Amino acid sequence: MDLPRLPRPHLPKVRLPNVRPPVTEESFRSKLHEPRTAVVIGRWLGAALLLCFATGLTSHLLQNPPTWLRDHLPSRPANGYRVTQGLHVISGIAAIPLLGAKLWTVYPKLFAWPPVRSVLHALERLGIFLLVASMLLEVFTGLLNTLQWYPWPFPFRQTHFWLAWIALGGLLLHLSAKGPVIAANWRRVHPGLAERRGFLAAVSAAVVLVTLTTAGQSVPWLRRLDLLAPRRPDLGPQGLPVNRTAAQAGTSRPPQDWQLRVAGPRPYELTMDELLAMDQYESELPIACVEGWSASARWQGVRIRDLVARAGAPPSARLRVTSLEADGPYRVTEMEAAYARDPLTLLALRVNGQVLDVEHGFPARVIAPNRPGVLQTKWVSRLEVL
Ligand SMILES: Nc1nc2c(c(=O)[nH]1)N[C@H]1C(S)=C(S)[C@@H](COP(=O)(O)O)O[C@H]1N2
Ligand SMILES: [Mo]
Repeated sequence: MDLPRLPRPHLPKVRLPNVRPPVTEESFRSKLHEPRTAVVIGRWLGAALLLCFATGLTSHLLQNPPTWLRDHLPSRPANGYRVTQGLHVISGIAAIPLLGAKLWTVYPKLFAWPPVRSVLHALERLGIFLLVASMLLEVFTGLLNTLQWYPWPFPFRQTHFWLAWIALGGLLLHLSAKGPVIAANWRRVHPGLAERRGFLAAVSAAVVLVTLTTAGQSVPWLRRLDLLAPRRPDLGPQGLPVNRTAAQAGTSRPPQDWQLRVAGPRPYELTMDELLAMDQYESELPIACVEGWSASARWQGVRIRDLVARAGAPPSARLRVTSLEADGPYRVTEMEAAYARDPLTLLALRVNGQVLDVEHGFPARVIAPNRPGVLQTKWVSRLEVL
């Protein structure tokens, strides 16, 4: 049965101008702008980024633990932070060539025409923009931080931390949006592309090269290859690097009449001679700087737990440590109970058998296991039981 013909409504004709841009996705001819290449590099990049995220989060939590976590931070393994922070910087640096290769593989998509096909497509593109922007900023600010160069007006640590969450969110969205493409290209499709093999080999070589020439700043047996990292962990006074110098901190000449003041239920003061008359201990512990270098040394001095007990405080006590430094973000730091009672944690007076160099915190410094370098306070003047 035929439906009755309705008269056509009279609609004005809209003619879209024919504005196809001169460059579109199809203008890029390389065979490598294809999903399998993107998936293989994406897997490596994803692994590096997840490792970088997890170790970065660890560093953040150890550096300023939220109240609920404060009493659960472990002081062991003694070189835990050295390993996690070393991996953080290694995976971050490895991510740079991987990110470059990944972006090169997919960048023709920037020129897709029409630029937006639907609301969902617009959201997906916005998500990719956030992901790419936050990733690029993360590796850029992170790399510059390893050089101690802060050419921006915002605080590094908080920005680096929050951008990481944006990047993680963007990554999860991206993985779910691309789930079907990823699944379809997870396994090798036959026949393999010769160009792809060459490209992947070149990218792997770049990753291996930047890793081998920078990882030596934290991995002792790669030290001799440490050509591109900002630090050699064995160069500096007493064979250890220095981040904040005594001149910067204004502590080049500590007072002649220096005394350690300890505040607590039974407050007291000790001269250097009195400190040296106490039981002396030796701990072999690394300084592991958040900027990625680390170096181990043999530290000698008195145990913090003995100083705490002498003040009449229980082993569950937390401490506030104050430096002679006039100002600076690490003049005053707090030490959680797990570190304060750990038998390896020292108020160090000597390093590798010599009196501490003023660059390493003379007259006395904190050294504790599994702790970020920024909290290993130098030029200590006061301990306060909290
Ligand atoms: N008082 C004070 N102590 C400090 C710092 C500081 O800025 N002020 N910097 C810390 C940082 S960032 C590191 S990595 C270590 C480095 O110790 P070193 O200079 O003995 O190698 O000291 C820490 N102790
Ligand atoms: Mo540091």
